[in-house]
Amino acid sequence: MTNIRTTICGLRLENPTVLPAGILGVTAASLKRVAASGAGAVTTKSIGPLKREGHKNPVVVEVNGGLLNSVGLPCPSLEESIEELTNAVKESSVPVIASFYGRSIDEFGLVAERISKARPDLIEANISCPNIEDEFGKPFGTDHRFARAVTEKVKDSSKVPLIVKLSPNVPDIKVIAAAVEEGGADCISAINTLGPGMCIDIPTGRPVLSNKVGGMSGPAAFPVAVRCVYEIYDAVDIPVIGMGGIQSGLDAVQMLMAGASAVGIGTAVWKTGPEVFGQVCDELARFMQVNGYRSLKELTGKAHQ
Ligand code: RRO
Repeated sequence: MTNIRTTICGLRLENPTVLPAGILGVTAASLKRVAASGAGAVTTKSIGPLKREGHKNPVVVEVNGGLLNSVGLPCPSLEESIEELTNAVKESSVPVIASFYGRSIDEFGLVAERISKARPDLIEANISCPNIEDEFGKPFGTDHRFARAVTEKVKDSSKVPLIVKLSPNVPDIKVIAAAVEEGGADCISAINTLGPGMCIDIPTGRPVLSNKVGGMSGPAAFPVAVRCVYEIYDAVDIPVIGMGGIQSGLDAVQMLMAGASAVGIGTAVWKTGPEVFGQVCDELARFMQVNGYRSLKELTGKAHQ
């Protein structure tokens, strides 16, 4: 049988598909359901320092090529999020990644320290949400100095292996990737959503999203995600979880060839349901069998040869 196992930061995944942050990740019950449906690992919705409402509806709109969202980082209180995370870690059949954010460098450290006590397998610093801003009005992940400083702070605050999630909305993603690697990141996930973009409701003549603009995900983002992962693979030695518009096993193959060691599947879960994980794995395994690949290692980074 074809082996589609992978290893990220010493953690073995039975298959390379990962539920990314932001989809079905608020409760332990939904994470458990996704785990049971075939994902290799699951990620929580980004956990923040304080209870937060997020933006008013509508927060998601379907557009040609995918979705625009500006959910606005809603989350329960830190205590409630930690309780759900603790249950998810206990009950999930696959590794659990705790995504989190802060509104300052110190808050990133504080939240990392608190959530690490729930013993997630990995933590993921979301420095790339397009819908909240640092004190200078930009996501932390758009400036290499902030990206490195946040990474260093989190590494000082937690012993759990750290993924840093990068934004595609930067002039040179290689510079940010190198900065977080220098700051001590153990892994990079890429990409967060593109944009921002806007969709206008013609009858009213107004933007559909209450926040007017939002991040673009789905198939239209896929070639950008592949290019970003390709560049990151060249820039760093740590593993990459590639995500952005993957819908099929062959999309996963492209992402692995670009340099990913695992692949996130988000918008396709919204569209197809959690069974997409099994479908992607079956197609990936078939591709490998037909084309004589014995392990994912033979695919990762192949486009660089
Ligand atoms: O909640 C959001 O609006 C959101 C987040 Br945290 C993120 O990282 N990426 C995104 O597109 N939306």
